[in-house]
Amino acid sequence: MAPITDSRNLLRTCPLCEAVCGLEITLDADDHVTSVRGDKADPFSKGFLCPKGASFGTLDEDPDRVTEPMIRDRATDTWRTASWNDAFDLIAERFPAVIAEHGKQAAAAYLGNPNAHTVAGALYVPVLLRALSTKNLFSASTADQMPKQVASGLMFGDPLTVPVPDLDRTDFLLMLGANPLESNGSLCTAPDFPGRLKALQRRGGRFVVVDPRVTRTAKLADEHLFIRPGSDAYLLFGIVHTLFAEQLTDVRVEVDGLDELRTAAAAFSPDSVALRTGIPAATVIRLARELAAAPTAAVYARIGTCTAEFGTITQWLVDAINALTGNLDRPGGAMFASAAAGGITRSRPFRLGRWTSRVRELPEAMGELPVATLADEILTPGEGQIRALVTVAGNPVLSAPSGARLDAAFAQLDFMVSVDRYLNETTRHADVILPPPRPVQSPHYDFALLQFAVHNYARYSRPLVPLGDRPSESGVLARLAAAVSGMPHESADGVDPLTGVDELIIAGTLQKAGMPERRAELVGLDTTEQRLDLMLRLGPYGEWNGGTLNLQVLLDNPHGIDLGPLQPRLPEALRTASKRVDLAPQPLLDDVSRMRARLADLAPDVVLIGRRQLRSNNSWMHNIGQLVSGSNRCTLHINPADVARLGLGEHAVVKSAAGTLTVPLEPTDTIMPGVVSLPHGWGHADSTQTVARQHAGVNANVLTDDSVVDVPSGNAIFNGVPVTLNPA
Ligand SMILES: Nc1nc2c(c(=O)[nH]1)N[C@H]1C(S)=C(S)[C@@H](COP(=O)(O)OP(=O)(O)OC[C@H]3O[C@@H](n4cnc5c(=O)[nH]c(N)nc54)[C@H](O)[C@@H]3O)O[C@H]1N2
Ligand SMILES: Nc1nc2c(c(=O)[nH]1)N[C@H]1C(S)=C(S)[C@@H](COP(=O)(O)OP(=O)(O)OC[C@H]3O[C@@H](n4cnc5c(=O)[nH]c(N)nc54)[C@H](O)[C@@H]3O)O[C@H]1N2
Ligand code: SF4
Ligand SMILES: [Mo]
Repeated sequence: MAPITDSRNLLRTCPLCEAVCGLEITLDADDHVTSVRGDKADPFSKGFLCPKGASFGTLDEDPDRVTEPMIRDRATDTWRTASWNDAFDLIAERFPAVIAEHGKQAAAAYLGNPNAHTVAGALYVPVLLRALSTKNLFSASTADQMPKQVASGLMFGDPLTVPVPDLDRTDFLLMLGANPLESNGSLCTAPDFPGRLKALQRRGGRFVVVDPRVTRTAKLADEHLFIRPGSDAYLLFGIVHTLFAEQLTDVRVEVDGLDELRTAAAAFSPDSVALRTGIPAATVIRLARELAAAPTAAVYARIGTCTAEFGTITQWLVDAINALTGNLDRPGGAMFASAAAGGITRSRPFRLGRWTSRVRELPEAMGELPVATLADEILTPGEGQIRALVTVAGNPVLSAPSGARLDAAFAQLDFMVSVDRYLNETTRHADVILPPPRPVQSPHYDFALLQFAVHNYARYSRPLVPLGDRPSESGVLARLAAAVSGMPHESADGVDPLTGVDELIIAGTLQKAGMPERRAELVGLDTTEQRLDLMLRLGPYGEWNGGTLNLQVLLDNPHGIDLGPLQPRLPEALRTASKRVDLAPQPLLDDVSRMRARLADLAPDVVLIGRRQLRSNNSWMHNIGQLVSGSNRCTLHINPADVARLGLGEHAVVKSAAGTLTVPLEPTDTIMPGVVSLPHGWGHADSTQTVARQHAGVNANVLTDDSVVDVPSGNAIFNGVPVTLNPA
């Protein structure tokens, strides 16, 4: 690399949320980030930047981050820095010993959200998991979107074949449990989501928001409807019921299960769901008619509806309605992206529950077990009890249900390794912390998120700053995979574990594609880039697949490439055995009886939900002064009528089946009576992160209860948690 003499502007994708905005970053002569702007020449994000992206430079070199491997002395609970070799030597000594004594299932992994944003997470976490070969795999997915993936897996045959609303062309959007003006969108990669919603309105379209709170998104919307937490499945069944009853269905794709769906919806007339949802029957009927009448329409539901009771049924009905109204797979409706790299790789239909968890017998989904049972698996003695844990980019003490119980469980492990930027509420239990490099030292390609983009697009960023003598995060994971399985974790015969594993994967992929002789054609600075080149060449736009795309094309277009609007992809994208969309998957029909039984249940007096905040990112961006400045944001939103009714003052003691918290109240009319909202990811009172500790807040997941889950997917339930409130 040429010597660096002056400040320079470089391009990189923002790794901080699903919007994948292009950034233009200025580095000074010493490689420090001095400014961050939105990349105006990015064809997808067009210069959009939010406060989190603007803080990228501060995050990049946060003085409180972990920069070298750290080893904890258990006797004194103190940390020392260590060399990479010493850290991996310790892991290689201790981890395989636990497995040798207690068997493979004694090992577990927890994968956190940022893995969806890193090359290391996409390409090298699978290598680590193969090395561990344990069924005890957990991730943030079962605290997030697993219901959507299970529903998609059952309906379309592949859990990664998830339709997204065609935001830029739709005429009518019904949005449930999402607040993209704060979150910037999820399972719907859409940079400048707010701008896209305004454009929808400018072209004469409408959008309706269903949420127990009047959010910023709801304020922008043409209509907002309050809904009782956890009842979206009832609302959607009311809509399905109406579509059939009024003969408004117009199915345009090949489907199975139409009659079964009609029968299942029969019990949920608009009148019968009104009490449960708080939405009048006339409104349910009007929504159904509007969805059917709109030239194009899309239903989109996100985290508020996934992390709730009947989450999977809700996600199923979202796409059932998209299909019933003729909007599935058509422009302006709900469509499937066509990602340039890493698309569908499955040949057989998705299956759910191929095995179950040891203690509670909860079903596996996508090879994972529910994070809601991680504490059970650590705390319950017996064969297969978890004794050694690897976490990669996760903070489940703050992000998983019954967080306090998980905190106690982690303290009992025989050995724990965390790959993470910070010493935090979770990684403080580790024996070894292995840090990733600065974000500017990592390459970026969105293998996962571009599968869910509202417009086909690709962009690759090379590391902006060289690594020096430390490993990349990909290298860390490859060495860790070797160390936990007792293989040499240093270069053997001049080949490091990373290159070794990449060469195997490249050779295997070329073999499968019937072109083993083409290895030498792959370009790239290292084998990681060559793997990307290979995926691009074999992908839907790829040079080896009738197109033109390869890594060189992305390198020549550093602002990203516009690959065009979404195109209809059915039936090609289906992996169901019948090659038709299954509108009535049996495992979901089985869960409907539980819904019917609960139809007339009265809601608990007060229920808890969450909320996201624009200047926050789950649990881990609270050490950035510019994001946490101002008044305390970890407050309990509560309707003033409830404050008066319950005789509350400035604080309240909130009690659930799982735990108790004392929280400051923020009375506001924006939340419906009987519902209170506390954001998650806070609770840094004991943190060594200096800024985060001053804005500690409380851990909302002390209140959420790991003993209840969405039944089909095993997903955690964060919304609709029954609580009682008393004056503090
Ligand atoms: N009550 C409630 N709980 C929730 C939710 C809710 O709405 N309500 N939302 C849920 C959702 S949607 C999610 S996704 C989960 C998130 O759950 P987690 O993924 O467990 O939590 P995060 O706070 O995202 O933690 C990310 C961790 O990754 C580290 N990190 C950041 N960047 C990198 C990197 O490049 N490499 C590595 N190795 N580490 C990195 C951070 O330091 C941090 O420790 O929380 C869930 N929990
Ligand atoms: N700034 C910022 N951006 C983020 C994150 C962040 O922490 N901060 N986290 C990222 C992650 S990991 C994810 S998964 C996405 C999530 O992105 P979104 O899905 O947009 O998440 P939220 O902003 O939490 O919006 C969820 C909404 O659901 C509502 N809600 C709660 N319960 C119910 C219910 O039962 N029914 C209905 N209809 N609504 C309900 C809540 O009031 C809230 O307004 O955001 C991502 N982007
Ligand atoms: S919206 Fe998301 S991707 Fe865009 S700048 Fe903000 S954090 Fe980064
Ligand atoms: Mo998430």
